Amino acid sequence: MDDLATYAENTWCLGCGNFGILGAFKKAVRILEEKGTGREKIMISAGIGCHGKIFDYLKLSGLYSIHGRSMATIQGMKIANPDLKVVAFAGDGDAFGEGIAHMIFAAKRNADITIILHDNGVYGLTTGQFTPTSEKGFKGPSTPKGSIEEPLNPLALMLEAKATFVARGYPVKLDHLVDIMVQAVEHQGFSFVDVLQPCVSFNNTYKRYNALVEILDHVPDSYQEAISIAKRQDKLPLGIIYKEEKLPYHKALYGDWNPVTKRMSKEERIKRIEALLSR
Ligand SMILES: Cc1ncc(C[n+]2csc(CCOP(=O)(O)OP(=O)(O)O)c2C)c(N)n1
Ligand code: SF4
Ligand SMILES: [Mg+2]
Repeated sequence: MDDLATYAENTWCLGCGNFGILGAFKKAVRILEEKGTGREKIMISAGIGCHGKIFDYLKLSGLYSIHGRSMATIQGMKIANPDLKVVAFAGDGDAFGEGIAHMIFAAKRNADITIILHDNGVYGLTTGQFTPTSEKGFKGPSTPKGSIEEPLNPLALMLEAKATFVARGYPVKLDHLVDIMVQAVEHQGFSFVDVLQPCVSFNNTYKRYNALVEILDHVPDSYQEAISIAKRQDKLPLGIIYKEEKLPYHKALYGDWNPVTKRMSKEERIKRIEALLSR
């Protein structure tokens, strides 16, 4: 019996890369539990789209937060209860179309959150329109003659926005993806995992990815090396591309205080408000 499964019927297309992401995350949760982070400490969110259905298929607590807002939602969860590990499953349209400002500012402030990007280069649920990460020339209902725009590079963008953990995984390399997910959740600060997710119905990239992916043999030593790896065109490097230890946002904001366990009494709050008003 899979105790992370739910009653929801899975409606993803057969062969969709989302199955690998779901399987990898379940494995990651079990590893995190063995290492001492119980599943009751893991909160999730997801956007709208095929990727968002992962929320229905995972028996974990959380909040659905559509249209690129899951990055904002999990920041709120973390600030309200810093003991939690918070994870947002985002789509490429969701995160880099609708929610791009949330992505940039969450990285900039080093919010202690994890984003798992189901990067299929297409609006899957709405049947094949191009997204900010679609390749130039991508053909779909909204770009019948091929997209004339250059795609965004999510890795380079997140590095530029000051993310302290940037990685790329591929569901076909499942155990490798599991390891990245575990490290991303454990990282104290903003962690971003770009998952190359083939969409078999509208952007079937398996062949191209299988030919181009290459697992990195080390974590780059410098930011400059990370940037040049993120921008490689000849190969699609997989692994942790950048990792830096830096004070996360909630610690910079209120140190080791915990709003849940160190909650102020009503009397104390009134006393403080009265003191403020009498200044
Ligand atoms: C404001 C608004 N515009 C459009 C939609 C329709 N919509 C629902 S899901 C989706 C695509 C999401 O794409 P992506 O985030 O890449 O997820 P995927 O389906 O590819 O996993 C869109 C455009 C909507 N729900 N709201
Ligand atoms: S449309 Fe694409 S992304 Fe959506 S379930 Fe089918 S294969 Fe997966
Ligand atoms: Mg998509």
